[in-house]
Amino acid sequence: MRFFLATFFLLLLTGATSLSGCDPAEAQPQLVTPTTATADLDLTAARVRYIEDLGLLVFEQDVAGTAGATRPEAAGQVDGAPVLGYVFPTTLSPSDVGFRADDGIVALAATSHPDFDDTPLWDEDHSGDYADDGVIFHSHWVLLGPDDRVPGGLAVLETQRIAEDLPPTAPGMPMYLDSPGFSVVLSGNTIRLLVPLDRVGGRTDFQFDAVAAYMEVNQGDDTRPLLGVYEVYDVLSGDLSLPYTVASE
Ligand SMILES: [Ca+2]
Ligand SMILES: [Ca+2]
Repeated sequence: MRFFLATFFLLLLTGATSLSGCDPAEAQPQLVTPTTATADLDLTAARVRYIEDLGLLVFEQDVAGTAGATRPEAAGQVDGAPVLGYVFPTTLSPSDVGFRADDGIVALAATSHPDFDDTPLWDEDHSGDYADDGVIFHSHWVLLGPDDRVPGGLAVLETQRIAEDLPPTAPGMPMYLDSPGFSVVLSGNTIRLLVPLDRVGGRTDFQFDAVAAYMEVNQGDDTRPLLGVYEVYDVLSGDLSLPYTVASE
């Protein structure tokens, strides 16, 4: 696992570095256009607070601008759909969050994607329609792995064994993506995800990092992953060393 992590971070850093050093059109002739960077994607701090009285973990990221105020422009279809995310890569194990897998970086993410809804169990905007609120920042667990087919250097790991490898709250896409329904709270320059401790196997001993990234769905090009990272706006630690620990209060 340690070797896997080292390889993963090396590839991610290589991918992030290459973004500034190459022509995106040359690297991605498929005309991927990441959402323009804003201060809303510029990370300034991150915390995971363990509130013991409530048995609750609060995952927080602070930004220079307004948390969640930048959202992607709709593509008009799922293939090529933009996905903007505030991501917490962690040292949790896949089994801690309900995935059956031997490898992969467990990450908690808050994402916005106006072209599709992958929270069929949740009606985030209380419209009565459970399938119309993908644009509202909502929570996911994902498993990430290195992937040199996309400029960001990583992608959500894929599986065809949906029933066997994913928890019942997963939306049924053929990848390690769950929609656990954790509350996402946007408050000024802070985004918070409220995660009951029993949803991470009771663990508080993990480490984490914070990343803001642009991802995109790909269904038509078999040379790229289904959901890859195309731009890394910010990595809080600067080196993706996952240096941060949970603070009890
Ligand atoms: Ca929904
Ligand atoms: Ca709705």
